[in-house]
Amino acid sequence: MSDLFLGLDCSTQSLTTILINFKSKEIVFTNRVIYDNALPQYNTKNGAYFFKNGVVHSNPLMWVEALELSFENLVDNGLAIEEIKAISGSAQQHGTVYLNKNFKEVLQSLDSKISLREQLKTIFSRETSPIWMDSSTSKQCEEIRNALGGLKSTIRITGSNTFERFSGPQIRKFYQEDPNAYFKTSIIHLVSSFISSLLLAKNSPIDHGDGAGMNLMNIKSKEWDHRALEATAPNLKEKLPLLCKSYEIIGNISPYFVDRYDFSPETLLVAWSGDNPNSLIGIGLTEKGKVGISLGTSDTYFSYMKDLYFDLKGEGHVFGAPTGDYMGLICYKNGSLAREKIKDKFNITWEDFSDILNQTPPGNYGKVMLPYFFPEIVPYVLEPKIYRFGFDENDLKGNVRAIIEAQFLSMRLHSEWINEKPKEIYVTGGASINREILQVAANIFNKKIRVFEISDSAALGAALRSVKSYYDFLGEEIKWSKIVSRILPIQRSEVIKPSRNYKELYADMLEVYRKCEDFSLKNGENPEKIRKEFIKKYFKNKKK
Ligand code: ADP
Ligand code: XUL
Repeated sequence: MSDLFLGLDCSTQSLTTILINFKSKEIVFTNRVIYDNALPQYNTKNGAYFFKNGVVHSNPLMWVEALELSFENLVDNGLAIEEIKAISGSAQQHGTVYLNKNFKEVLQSLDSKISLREQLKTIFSRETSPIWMDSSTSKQCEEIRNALGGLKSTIRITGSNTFERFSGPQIRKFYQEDPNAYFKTSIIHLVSSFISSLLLAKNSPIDHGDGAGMNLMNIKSKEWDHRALEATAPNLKEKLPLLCKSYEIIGNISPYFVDRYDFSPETLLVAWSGDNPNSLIGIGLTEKGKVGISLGTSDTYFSYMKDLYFDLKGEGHVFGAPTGDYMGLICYKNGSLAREKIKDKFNITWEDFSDILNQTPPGNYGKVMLPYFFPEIVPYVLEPKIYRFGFDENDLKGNVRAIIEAQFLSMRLHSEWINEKPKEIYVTGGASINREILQVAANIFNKKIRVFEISDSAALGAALRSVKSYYDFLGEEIKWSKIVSRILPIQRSEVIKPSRNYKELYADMLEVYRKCEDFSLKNGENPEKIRKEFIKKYFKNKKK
């Protein structure tokens, strides 16, 4: 019986498609368009343009073309596109797309015989889009934070401190550096609402999940906050789409896609959201006490949140959850691309990388790395720099284990504000297929790590969200937990258990790591004494 729902995820490096049959509990089709490979004409590296001074952009036309390739793949694979009942989507968060006055008109007069890319060439008031990896807006962050009454007040209003990658500071920088182009901009979309606007053929709203990553939405009222708008740029409200609930049905798919790809005109569109809110659903974090880690281009640690609370130290974020509640999150820029820096430096494969993790001991003979290959969000580091304690850059095995231990020690340290004590942690994202990396995570957190067959949890989350809204719309409400467990049965997941032997070792190493961070970033005391004690306790007489 066909009961088809489509989820799309326009992420940093690729656009993923997942088609599910909800009644038969199947994932019918998955596909991934990797931008660097499939669309080399855009010259991106890992889906982005890395300019100087921390500026990182991407190309919105490339995302449009990736969307077209994804739909062509559905056609080429003979899938029953006309039977898809609803579609939702996910996108990398925070990135902004700047559109001129042509946008509305062009969308309304699309010709289904011509590609979208051809027809959308004239709609942008800014050719490239700043994305979440950009760290060039410290000045604007400070200005907005001051205007909102300082750190704590900014967090209480918007859910987060001002962050370089957040949309508000990025919009302010655009306004300051190119006011003409800013005033010629009719509407500013997030990546998520931009792509859903294409499917809808008119401006789509921004959902509360992704809207919370802008420093512009009031996290309590879930409306644009006039103080934040004023602190950011003039006339901003008229340049922003409306806000909506993440589970809102925003309309039907437009005639362009019906004619060109054979979608049914009745296909419902559910609001798109950010990749992290979508992953919350895609790994089933729909109730209190559940925590997830995503090891994608960014590494994130996140949790479903029933009642709103904040990280008043300012490192973490609160976003809207697709259920209508909240989620807490911390995000690392030094995720997969930092791991790749080590892998590529030594010219090894992921298999070699995993072998080294197996061959080296937890605690790494006291070798500690602070891995800021890129500017870091948590802790706040603007200038990339690698700190090494007790080893050097040529130590292959030392570096491989050190980066993985550093990433999870940092996560354990900086996620303390997320007030959930889970029995197990659910893991997703590209690197989650690496069981040796997950074993290190299990040992460091001293928790079971649960991993599902599908690592594309953002696209899957989008597909599941479209199921939920579709059946709610029909008046046949199904609980979130039931929706998730149909496609992601717990029986088909794998559990990686922590080894009890390393509980104390990693509790001690966490303190060494904390001291190394304090010393390097906050002029704290020298960590050598505590690091030597750690070596003496765990590695005395052991050969390196
Ligand atoms: P995003 O959705 O943010 O674009 P993904 O979740 O698709 O990213 O993850 C892509 C990353 O997965 C790649 O950059 C790569 O480093 C990582 N990856 C792929 N295979 C492995 C592996 N076997 N071990 C570790 N990391 C891997
Ligand atoms: C979250 C963040 C990243 C992006 C890209 O705040 O910046 O996780 O969403 O995945």
